[in-house]
Amino acid sequence: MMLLAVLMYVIVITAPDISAECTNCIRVDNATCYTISFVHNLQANFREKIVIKKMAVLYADNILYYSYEPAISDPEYYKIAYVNLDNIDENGTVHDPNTPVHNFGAFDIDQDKSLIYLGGRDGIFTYGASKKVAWYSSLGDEILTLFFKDNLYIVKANDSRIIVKKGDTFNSVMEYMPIKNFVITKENVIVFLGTYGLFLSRKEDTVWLSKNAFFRGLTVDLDGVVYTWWIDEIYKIDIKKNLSESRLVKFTNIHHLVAMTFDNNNNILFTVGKSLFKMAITNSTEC
Ligand SMILES: *[C@@H]1O[C@H](CO)[C@@H](O)[C@H](O)[C@H]1NC(C)=O
Ligand SMILES: *[C@@H]1O[C@H](CO)[C@@H](O)[C@H](O)[C@H]1NC(C)=O
Ligand SMILES: *[C@@H]1O[C@H](CO)[C@@H](O)[C@H](O)[C@H]1NC(C)=O
Ligand SMILES: CC(=O)N[C@H]1CO[C@H](CO)[C@@H](O)[C@@H]1O
Repeated sequence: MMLLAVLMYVIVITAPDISAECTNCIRVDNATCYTISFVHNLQANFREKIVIKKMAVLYADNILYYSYEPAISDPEYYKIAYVNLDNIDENGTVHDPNTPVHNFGAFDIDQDKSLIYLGGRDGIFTYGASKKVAWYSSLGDEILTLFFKDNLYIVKANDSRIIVKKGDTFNSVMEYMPIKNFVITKENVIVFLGTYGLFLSRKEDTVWLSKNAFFRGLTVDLDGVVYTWWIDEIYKIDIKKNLSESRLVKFTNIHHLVAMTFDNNNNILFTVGKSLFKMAITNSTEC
């Protein structure tokens, strides 16, 4: 009886503490707890319906870059803006005073060189420490998406190939179907989202992972794990040596998730509307 009373006391007294600690906490994979914290409201001149196409962090400077659809009155239908995560007041838009309309919707970062590759309606450009847009390649080609891993990989409009730039030439890496988005892993597996869903490809081997063609994005964390998401769900892509044994593993639910990436500490950054949140692993096992 006495023991029960003590037990009751402990439960009643400690329970509110635990729930208070875990108000913003979610459990993932039945094991790891993450805390979610608000970071910042992104200040770009968004449209009424906020569309952020891609986010990526320049690790050396901890600056978040994001491509988005600007207000209808803007002459461009895609733009790229940035905000320094260590100093929210340092923000701006990737702007080229010489060419007012680039429609940069595609971009990726060469982290070793702190160089950003930009793709738009008229080829590939770069943006580096000088914060100046410089022409790079493929004048006259519309660039739909690009990815950097040792080399620059791109997809052009009206072209169902992924091509890689080696020196002055572009070589075809894969030709399969119109591709909306792709990433390449450390082991050179291409994860791509095409008109028929999500696929994995390595050399001659291509695996159809999901018939859902509406995943909103693909991103790779600092450990090389690929994530994808749509509407309310984040998935991890568990890539096996035998590609056909790979699968999509539900990671967690985030309501109205739009864009997602990882910061230089491997925390998840995601947006809901214009609000940017950080999701970080916590030692707590209660959530
Ligand atoms: C989480 O735990 C539940 C209940 O024990 C179990 O049914 C489920 O398979 C577990 N999920 C994972 C991802 O381990
Ligand atoms: C930068 O920050 C200022 C002050 O918060 C804001 O008025 C402006 O819209 C921001 N610009 C961008 C591109 O985020
Ligand atoms: C790969 O996995 C599939 C499905 O489990 C299996 O049918 C196939 O034999 C495996 N291939 C190799 C080379 O092990
Ligand atoms: C010639 C041709 O097929 N042009 C198309 C290229 O792709 C854009 C959009 O990605 C279309 O609007 C063009 O009609």
